[in-house]
Amino acid sequence: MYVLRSLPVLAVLSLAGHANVGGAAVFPDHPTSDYKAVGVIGTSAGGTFKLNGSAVAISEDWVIGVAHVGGNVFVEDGKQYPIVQKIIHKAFTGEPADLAMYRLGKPVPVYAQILLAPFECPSPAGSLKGHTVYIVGYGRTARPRSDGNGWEPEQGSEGVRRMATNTIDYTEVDRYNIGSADQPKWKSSACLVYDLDKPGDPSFSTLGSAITPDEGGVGAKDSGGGWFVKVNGKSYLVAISASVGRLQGSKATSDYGYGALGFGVHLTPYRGWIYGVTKLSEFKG
Ligand SMILES: [Ca+2]
Repeated sequence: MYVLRSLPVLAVLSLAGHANVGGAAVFPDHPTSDYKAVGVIGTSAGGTFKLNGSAVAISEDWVIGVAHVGGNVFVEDGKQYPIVQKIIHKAFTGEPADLAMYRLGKPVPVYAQILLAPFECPSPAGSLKGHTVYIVGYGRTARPRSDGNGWEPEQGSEGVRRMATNTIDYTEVDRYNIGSADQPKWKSSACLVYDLDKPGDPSFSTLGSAITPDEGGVGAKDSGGGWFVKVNGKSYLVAISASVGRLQGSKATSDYGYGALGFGVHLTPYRGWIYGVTKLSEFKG
């Protein structure tokens, strides 16, 4: 697994076009009426609305997303809630994570509960490794590529809440530039990672060949959507969609190709910041 140390460089390449836009892309195209806590971060001005990315309500008043998306409204299940404050993650040492908290001007009815769990621990039951992850976001989906080796984004398909599944294969510190070449703005986030497996062909599997029935992921413009795992039938938020990338030597020919990777900022390492900002109790979500 040493080869994974090259991930940050690859993530920089894939992230270059995704810096300040967002707009969650979840594929395959499976709309969901569940996961209402996952909403849109957008800009509402002069009667127009622009979808900038996704985020997840974690209490009546607080929403968590990524630092590289912004806006003045959170939209939950079609209804707008004003954002009155955005707090970007700050690191005591080193680079901050790609996380932001948004405080809402009026309460949302539905919010998710965070599961604080390590990627790996002595008791497999308490570990996220190998769990099926339910990835939810708004925005563009993707269709199977004509060469059969992955996915191709569909223009204009954003605005629908969709869910894909995958397997949490790995954990890694993903470092990337969300600024520009002239004015770099680096983020280093402790991430959970999945790979895009090709049905029936494990030679494309980069991290593990366990494939889910609706296997899919997020695209290069995904930002702020939620990663959930189920424990005793209940869904818990464990990570926030942040970036995509490819490993040198993998068979992936694009960031949506089979063998490509997706990264979600793991919330457990940032528990102190999340609960320090929100003053929420760790166990009430
Ligand atoms: Ca996979």
